[in-house]
Amino acid sequence: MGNTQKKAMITGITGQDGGYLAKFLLSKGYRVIGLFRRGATDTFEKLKEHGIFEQIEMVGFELMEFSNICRLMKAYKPDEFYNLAAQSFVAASWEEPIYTLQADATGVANILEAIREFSPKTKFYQASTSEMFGKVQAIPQNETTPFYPRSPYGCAKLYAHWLTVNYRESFGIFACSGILFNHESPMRGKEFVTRKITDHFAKLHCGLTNKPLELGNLNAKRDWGFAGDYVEGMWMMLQQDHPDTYVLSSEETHPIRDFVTIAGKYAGFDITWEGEGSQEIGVDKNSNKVVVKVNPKFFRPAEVDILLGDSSKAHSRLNWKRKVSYEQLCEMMVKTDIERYKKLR
Ligand code: G4F
Repeated sequence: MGNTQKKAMITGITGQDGGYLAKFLLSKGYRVIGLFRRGATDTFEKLKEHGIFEQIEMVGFELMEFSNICRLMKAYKPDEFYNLAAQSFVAASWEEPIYTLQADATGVANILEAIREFSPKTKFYQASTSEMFGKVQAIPQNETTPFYPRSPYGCAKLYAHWLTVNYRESFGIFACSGILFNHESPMRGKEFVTRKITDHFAKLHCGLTNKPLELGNLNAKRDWGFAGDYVEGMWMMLQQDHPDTYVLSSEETHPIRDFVTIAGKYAGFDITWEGEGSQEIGVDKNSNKVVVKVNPKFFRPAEVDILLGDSSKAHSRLNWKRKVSYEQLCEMMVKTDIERYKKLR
């Protein structure tokens, strides 16, 4: 391959998407440089579980340190740069709005400036999010739907999205913004609702807990897809003739309660729902035990009630299609968590 081998740099390499993207790019013959925070509590476990840790060049870096990013950009001049690093947990963004702003907005300005100065041919992918639609102004949401963020996270991501568009228009940088709807997998962090659910049901299934699962708002609706499908879409955006903005979504929406019921089914529970609001409970019909209850501590100061994406642009221009269905995703997550706990026994 020699000099023709493409170089991709990925921030957020230790996260869910970082692992799937790195695996995908390695399978395409890329040299993958993974940027990780030296002081982070994150581990390399996901990359090891994917079996790719040894194949990635891991480089310590700090998104807040402009000089550091400049040096890396100068030294590597990557063909493609995927910015997946972020404070990505929406609920935490009300506790840490300033850190969220720095990581999710200022960090992107740092990268774009470094590209502009030292590697203007680098193609840039920004991980934008359906959280920017927030209090949705239309259903479904596509690339032309007006934004109305509902969290400090959504606000910071909105700045980063527009900066990406602006650097494309101002300086001709090949900068793409992928507005991705919720995407999940067995590698999802346990702070996010899907994995919190599948992990808890796996524990109940294996007899490792007898406590009910405590959740917040069960009525919120999300458009969930499989992260492995979505990282392919990120790459496809950077292979086009022109940079652009694309929505990637499953084009289905389901309430949290529905995901709980299906995950319960795959873990052997037959859940029926009783009560309303903070009094609502999920009862397993087989054992008559309460397996789910609502804890208002998980309610958010402002909620995104419904997300439903329209990905027709990605279908027609990128030829992107998700392969894993909602039910298959849920089953995959529950079964993987059960297997993990069985291995520990
Ligand atoms: O899984 P979540 O924490 O994901 P959220 O807030 O939709 O954000 C995710 O998707 C975005 C794309 O739209 C990304 F940008 C973002 O980085 C992240 O990946 O919560 C989903 C829903 C919310 O409505 C929340 O209120 O689940 C509801 N929920 C109910 N109980 C809960 C819980 N969420 C969490 N995390 N924990 C609960 O106990």
